[in-house]
Amino acid sequence: MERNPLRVSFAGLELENPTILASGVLGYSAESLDRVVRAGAGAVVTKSIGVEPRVGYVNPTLVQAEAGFLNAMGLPNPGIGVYVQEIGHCKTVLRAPLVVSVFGYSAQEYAGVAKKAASAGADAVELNVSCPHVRQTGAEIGQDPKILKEVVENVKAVIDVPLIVKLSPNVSDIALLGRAAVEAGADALTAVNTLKAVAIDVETTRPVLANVKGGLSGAAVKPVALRCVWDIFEELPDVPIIGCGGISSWSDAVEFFLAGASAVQIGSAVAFDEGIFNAVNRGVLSYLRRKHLGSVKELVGLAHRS
Ligand code: RRO
Repeated sequence: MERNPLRVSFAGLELENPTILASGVLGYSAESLDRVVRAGAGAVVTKSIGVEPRVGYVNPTLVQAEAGFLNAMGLPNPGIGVYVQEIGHCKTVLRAPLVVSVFGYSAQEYAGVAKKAASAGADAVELNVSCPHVRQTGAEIGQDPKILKEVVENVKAVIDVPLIVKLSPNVSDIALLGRAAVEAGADALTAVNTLKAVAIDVETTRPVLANVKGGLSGAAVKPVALRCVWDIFEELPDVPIIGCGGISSWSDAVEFFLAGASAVQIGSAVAFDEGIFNAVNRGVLSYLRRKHLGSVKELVGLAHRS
């Protein structure tokens, strides 16, 4: 049988193709995640789940920016106690790996949620240590190598599925944080979460988002995300990186592979077209054929070689 050139394996995960639904884009339900798998995604990441249910921020929580979106949803989620049932349902429905995104307000909370998610059947856990605008979680953890290490070590000690850490671009040296996460036990790194940003309405003279600050995603952040992947690969060439930030075409995905990513997450582009996963996969496949390459892996980090 012919080998599938799009197949990727990293950190103990096997994906039919290198496209992954990014966290936060299509929520949690098995049905909505399954739509994306049927549209060609090689894996899916849930919206971040914490210990307790959270309603999130009041509206407006989303605004279109020049080339992307600015969001401040505020971590709305049902809490892991309820969500474990849906993880079980996902496992019976989804024909692709399920990655559960986890957040907490302490290392113990992260570990508790991650353990429950893994026991319920998550194929991997992605730690959200990078939300740019929710206090006492997210970037406050991911910007400090000492706190980050504590969180990752605590989670690593209680799960036996792959541990992915999603990093923030809102730092001066992302490779340093990546190294801290890996030294503490991360099996892979996702680069990156959204960029901290503001939008102002000139008529009301007020910030558009109820929370004032939010996270910028979409095409506007692609060069920043690509640079983050580049920096991490230079520092940690053997650690799998999942690129995330503004990917909306096969050539965007190839840029991330060349910079050092083993797979890519797609978020904002899903808002315009769920068919993006198949479109990216088709384009990457024809690029591999045109370049006489046998697999995505052969592209990973190629732009670093002199
Ligand atoms: O829920 C959010 O407002 C949110 C999260 Br948790 C995140 O990690 N990144 C983002 O842009 N928004």
